[in-house]
Amino acid sequence: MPSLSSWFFTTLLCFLDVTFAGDPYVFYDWTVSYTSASPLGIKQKIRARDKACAVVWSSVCVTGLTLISNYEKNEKRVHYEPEILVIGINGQFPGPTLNVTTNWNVVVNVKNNLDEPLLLTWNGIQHRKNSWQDGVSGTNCPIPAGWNWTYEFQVKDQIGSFFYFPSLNFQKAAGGYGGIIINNRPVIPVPFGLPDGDITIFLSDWYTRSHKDLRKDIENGVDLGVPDGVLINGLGPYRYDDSLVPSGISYQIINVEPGKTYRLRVHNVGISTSLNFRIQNHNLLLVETEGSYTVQQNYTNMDIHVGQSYSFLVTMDQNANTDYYIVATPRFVNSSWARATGVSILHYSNSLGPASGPLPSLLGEDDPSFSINQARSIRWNVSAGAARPNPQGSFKYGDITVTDVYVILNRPPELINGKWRTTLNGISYLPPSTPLKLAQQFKILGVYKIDFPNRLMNRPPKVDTSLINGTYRGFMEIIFQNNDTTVHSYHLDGYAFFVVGMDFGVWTENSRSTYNKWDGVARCTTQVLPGAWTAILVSLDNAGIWNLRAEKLSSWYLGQEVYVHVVNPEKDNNENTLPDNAIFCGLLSSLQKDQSHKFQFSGGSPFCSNSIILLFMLFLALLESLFGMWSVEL
Ligand SMILES: *[C@@H]1O[C@H](CO)[C@@H](O)[C@H](O)[C@H]1NC(C)=O
Ligand SMILES: *[C@@H]1O[C@H](CO)[C@@H](O)[C@H](O)[C@H]1NC(C)=O
Ligand SMILES: *[C@@H]1O[C@H](CO)[C@@H](O)[C@H](O)[C@H]1NC(C)=O
Ligand SMILES: *[C@@H]1O[C@H](CO)[C@@H](O)[C@H](O)[C@H]1NC(C)=O
Ligand SMILES: *[C@@H]1O[C@H](CO)[C@@H](O)[C@H](O)[C@H]1NC(C)=O
Ligand SMILES: *[C@@H]1O[C@H](CO)[C@@H](O)[C@H](O)[C@H]1NC(C)=O
Ligand SMILES: CC(=O)N[C@H]1CO[C@H](CO)[C@@H](O)[C@@H]1O
Repeated sequence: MPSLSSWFFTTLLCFLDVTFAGDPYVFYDWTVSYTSASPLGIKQKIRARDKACAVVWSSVCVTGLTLISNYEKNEKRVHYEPEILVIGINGQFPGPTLNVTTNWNVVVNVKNNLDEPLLLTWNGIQHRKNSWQDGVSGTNCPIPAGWNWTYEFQVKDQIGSFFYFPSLNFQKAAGGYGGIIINNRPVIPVPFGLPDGDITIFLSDWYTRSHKDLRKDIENGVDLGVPDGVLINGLGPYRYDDSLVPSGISYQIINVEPGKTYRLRVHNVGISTSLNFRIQNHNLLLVETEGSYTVQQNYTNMDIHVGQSYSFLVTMDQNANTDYYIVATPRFVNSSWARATGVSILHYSNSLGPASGPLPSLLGEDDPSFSINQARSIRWNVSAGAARPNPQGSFKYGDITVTDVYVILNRPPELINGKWRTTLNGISYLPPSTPLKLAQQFKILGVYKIDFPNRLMNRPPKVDTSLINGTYRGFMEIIFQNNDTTVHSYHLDGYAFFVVGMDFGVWTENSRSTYNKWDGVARCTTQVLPGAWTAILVSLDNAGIWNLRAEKLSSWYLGQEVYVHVVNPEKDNNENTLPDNAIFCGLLSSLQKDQSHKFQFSGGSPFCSNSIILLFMLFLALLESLFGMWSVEL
């Protein structure tokens, strides 16, 4: 196979002819940086230091108390980007869509132009035998600020709708996400007609506080509270009610043609809030979720939990007397959350006027079984082919013998050794400074233990680096028991799992009699309602070290994650080898070569380097003493 570098292009997207060799390659060049956006018409609030950093002029930034106090005084005269802590990719928020086909090789050169370390993770991409590319703290050293790192992975045997996002430091609260589409190979029919358009919709709760402030709150045991809004495609709400929505907010308009049918890929990329999605007067025909074709059924609305993705076919079959509302409202919350309502507009080309009147209401909102019944109604289309031509249902998961059972209980945040932490089975995950995957590769002992308990143990909670021992080619049953008062969703990297059961109360062995052993849908993120359980089955055929996490960011950040350690005992070389460009850190930092890959920041980027800051401060202090004032226009 020709070397990758000889194929490297810096253009955004280049296709190589299939006749070259094997599966096609697709290349992306992404710069991740703070970008200008104020989705709720409010300046994204930033900390004093970051404000100062925003007073930038060619890649230099400023800090220091004197300066800041002067800065506050001079605020009106100083030009700066107030919305600076929204994370964009190539200046776009949401980021560009990865649009590929089953088995393609994807190469993404990621330049970290933030002021802190970065990893992007690919929610739902299975990285067969290649957890090296997973982009979470257990598999990769973070990409330092100012460095680039090139991900290379194959979307082997996958189809469907997914998304990517930054996995460290609470950055997801600032954006940095974008869509992933994996199309069927032409030889495998899609189980519905070709839609007239393909539209990606990102739903997310949004806080005007910066991700740095939010994570500080979380560390201090402060609840995030009610979001300041719910964004649709990074934009604030349409002004459906003058008393609730201020003027001057940009909102998303989806333009459609009457009579046509569109595929809507809807993702909850938020950090905490379960959202109900609906479109006034239109049915949502569910066709796919996270890489599985579903039994096609109409819904008037769908609960979409954090980290989940769905495809719906929507037919423009209304008379277009007006535009129509597209709505996302929080679930399982009280009326104080009303301000957190996402509203955008569905506009027919022949529409006679703007959308008006109240938003479409959600019937059954107060019925706790509504959501669980809806979740149970989502089933696998066992006769449809997907990434492979044979029907999805030919993998008869209900006939396979379970080899390992884990009952995983979560708890709300609690103080452990004076720090706010969250636990799974009484263990709060401590990310080691040397990623698990590197410690395994270099046989460094003591970085982690493979002793995660399969039940809650009768012992005090602790902070530890404890992994699940996954039996290679075993069949694992995991029951998530939610002992918290809010909805959670759990995500497993490297796999799709079958969602076989979900109910209120405490799971017991008898609960197995209610399992769906025939057409439970295979996906990668499942919800667990408060006071309820969800059971999944997963075939551990993908060697690697795989992240199992709470998608609710505050819970994840405080330790609600674990890794599943899956090793093929027969062949050492079953997994991909350590990538040539691996970054080393922690106990292996001495292996890291000089920052030869470090790219140059272009002028105007808000990057803080402390020594430059100091010099610049001195310079400004001098100017100030000379002129008694300062500003960027100096
Ligand atoms: C994705 O790429 C395919 C070509 O490979 C194209 O036909 C399709 O329209 C693209 N989809 C989107 C949503 O851009
Ligand atoms: C950084 O990007 C350059 C090209 O822009 C590439 O040659 C280099 O391999 C990349 N570095 C890493 C570690 O991926
Ligand atoms: C399931 O997939 C088959 C095969 O593509 C398709 O013909 C059928 O309509 C689908 N069934 C349902 C209920 O969605
Ligand atoms: C879904 O609803 C549409 C009308 O919006 C209807 O034409 C279609 O037959 C329904 N499909 C199913 C599978 O119920
Ligand atoms: C409503 O929810 C908010 C945030 O979750 C909470 O702080 C508040 O106490 C709740 N109010 C009532 C009346 O329950
Ligand atoms: C993991 O489980 C396998 C059996 O599936 C066992 O042989 C092995 O010793 C276990 N490893 C650890 C570290 O407990
Ligand atoms: C196992 C466990 O921690 N169960 C707890 C779940 O939460 C209730 C209170 O809501 C406790 O009483 C249980 O002990």
